[in-house]
Amino acid sequence: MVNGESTFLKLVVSHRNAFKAHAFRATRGILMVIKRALITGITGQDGPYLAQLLLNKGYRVFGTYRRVSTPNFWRLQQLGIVNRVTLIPADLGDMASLLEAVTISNPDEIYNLAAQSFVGNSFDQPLLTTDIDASGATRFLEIIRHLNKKIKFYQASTSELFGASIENPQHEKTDMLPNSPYAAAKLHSFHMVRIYRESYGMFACNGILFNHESPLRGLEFVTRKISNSVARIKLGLQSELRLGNIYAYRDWGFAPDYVYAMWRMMQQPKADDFVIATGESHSVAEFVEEAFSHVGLDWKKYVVTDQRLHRPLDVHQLCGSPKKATAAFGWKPKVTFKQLVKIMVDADFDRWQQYIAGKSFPWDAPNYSHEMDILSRNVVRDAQKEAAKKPKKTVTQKILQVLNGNARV
Ligand code: NAP
Ligand code: G4F
Repeated sequence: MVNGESTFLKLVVSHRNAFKAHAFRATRGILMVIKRALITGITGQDGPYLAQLLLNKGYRVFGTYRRVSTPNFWRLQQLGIVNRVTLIPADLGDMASLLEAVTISNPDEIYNLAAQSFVGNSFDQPLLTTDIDASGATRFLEIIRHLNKKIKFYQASTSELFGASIENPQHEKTDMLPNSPYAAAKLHSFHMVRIYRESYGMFACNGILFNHESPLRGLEFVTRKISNSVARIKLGLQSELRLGNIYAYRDWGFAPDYVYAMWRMMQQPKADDFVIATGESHSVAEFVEEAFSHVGLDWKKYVVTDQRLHRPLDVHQLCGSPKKATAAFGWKPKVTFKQLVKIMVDADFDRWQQYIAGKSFPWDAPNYSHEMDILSRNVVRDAQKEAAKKPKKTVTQKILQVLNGNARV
């Protein structure tokens, strides 16, 4: 039992009474027609776009955030909605805080977007990833089961579930063969959602979303790393772009199109699982080429591939078929691959131009530490290999040497 889970049953009794009183008040008068949504992970890429969509539809929106020493609301600020959502502190590892969040928000719909979502990092932090990405969803499913089975639940499932599958394109019935601790944890949640739906008749659905990107994407993900670097190279702020496996293929769409699909799934008469994808797959190299050519540069002059940025195991190709979602609720992507690259590069170019002009505004990049300065498992692995070749140096000395070398990259 972790972080308050042992006291869950005691807490649930007191919260259920509070919840009933709260729900009763909330169903009287005008609040009856105002839908309430709780979004976990509201500080990430998808959370703010979904919050914006729901606010525009008249929802009262609650969002959970993690207490951190430095506030991280820049995306909500960029969309101009930070004061329109109600924020509740909660961590997916902390059952008691999730129970509080559900009780306080009294939602009709819960969108569980919070996750340790970076696949590369899941190899460095497999246990944390498992706790948050696998058990996190189950914590919510248990809360709903005990508190109010009418609450609808959306789980942010992923195309990474298909991992090593060779079927192309991938769809809801394709074999799921996860290739990372992240994907294995998400597979657990995927099945728990289905199990709770079938066992308890709960409205719980999985959105099996393929990669979706935007100017609000985190800088550690490859598309945003590319758009940010291309903008900086064009403006003379950076000289090269260091990448890992540029021959991986992904099905990239535009995040606002995808959050709309999440909402549509939750409005279906019956809960079900849906693939959301564009049906087109492009390599990282193609994304790079398109991004550089958009600003009139030849990518081959700037891109360096670096073994240290390769994952221990990667997913070679993802390409999804959204046919089921198109048939059920008419969903189709609106933004093409070329438009997506342009939107992202233009946004980063504008930001850096404003920065050069001395303007300050909410944005992540100026505070982002150079990823080659982060001592990750890959750097240690490289150092160990090197040290084995030259036994005179200790591994620690070698790590320091690699790090010092990296600092100059
Ligand atoms: P993201 O930008 O990485 O955002 C993740 C969010 O989860 C952030 O708000 C983060 O908070 C929060 N979080 C992380 N650990 C947490 C914890 N222990 N407790 C509470 N909150 C925590 O991810 P995204 O791109 O918006 O994706 C949303 C969801 O969809 C994720 O579950 C992801 O795995 C899934 N997904 C994404 C894609 C995609 O292409 N974007 C595709 C398929 C599925 P901080 O801001 O404090 O870090
Ligand atoms: O941008 P990525 O880190 O995204 P990845 O691993 O596909 O995961 C994202 O999409 C999933 C849906 O399929 C989500 F579930 C997940 O939460 C996340 O949003 O990497 C894309 C590809 C990989 O093959 C990676 O090896 O790009 C390759 N790559 C090559 N060089 C790189 C780099 N990835 C990153 N992050 N950084 C590089 O320098």
